[in-house]
Amino acid sequence: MQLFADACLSLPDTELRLVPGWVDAALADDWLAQLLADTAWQQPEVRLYGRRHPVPRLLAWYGDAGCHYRYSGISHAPLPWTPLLNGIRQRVEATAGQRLNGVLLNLYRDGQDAMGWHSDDEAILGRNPLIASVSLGGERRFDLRRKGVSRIEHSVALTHGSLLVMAGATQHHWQHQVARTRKHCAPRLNLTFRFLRSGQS
Ligand SMILES: O=C(O)CCC(=O)C(=O)O
Ligand SMILES: [Mn+2]
Repeated sequence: MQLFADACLSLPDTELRLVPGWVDAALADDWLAQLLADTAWQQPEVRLYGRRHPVPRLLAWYGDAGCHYRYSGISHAPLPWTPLLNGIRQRVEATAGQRLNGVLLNLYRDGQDAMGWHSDDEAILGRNPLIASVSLGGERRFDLRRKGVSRIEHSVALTHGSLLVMAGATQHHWQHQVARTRKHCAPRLNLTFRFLRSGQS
């Protein structure tokens, strides 16, 4: 059974819901300006073949106390919810119909910033994790491919004020990326809300 009656993307073995104008442009502008100014951005390094490379974007992890999240090979303690992030979380929870206890913020400063192929399938997210992703700022292409297949099967444009919800078995069968591009891109800020099982109170 599909979780969402109005699912916009009907790929096999997924539950994907894309809401392009989830918030209006004026509110999205306001969130973007505040988050750009107030977020405690970090640029962790990853080790690849013995060499250290800064990840090609800026990151920040906020969440309930105890919601430690591992990315770029390191466990990150959560920063406490700000009033704005908590307000956005409540709105996302109302649309997604699920409690969420952490948010990873990604800042793609230009077209050179990117996120490689991956699934959000860490054990701490549980069996069929719901990931709710809010996009602010410049539009970027979000690609999906089946695990084990290199060809991109589907792409969607993630626009200012949109919400993409991935649920069900999506993370078992599919990977996603935001690819680097030579096109001019305005800065894009993405918030992916998650529910960490070990962080539940
Ligand atoms: O920037 C995006 O839309 C994707 C972010 C993402 O996949 C993640 O944070 O796991
Ligand atoms: Mn992801």
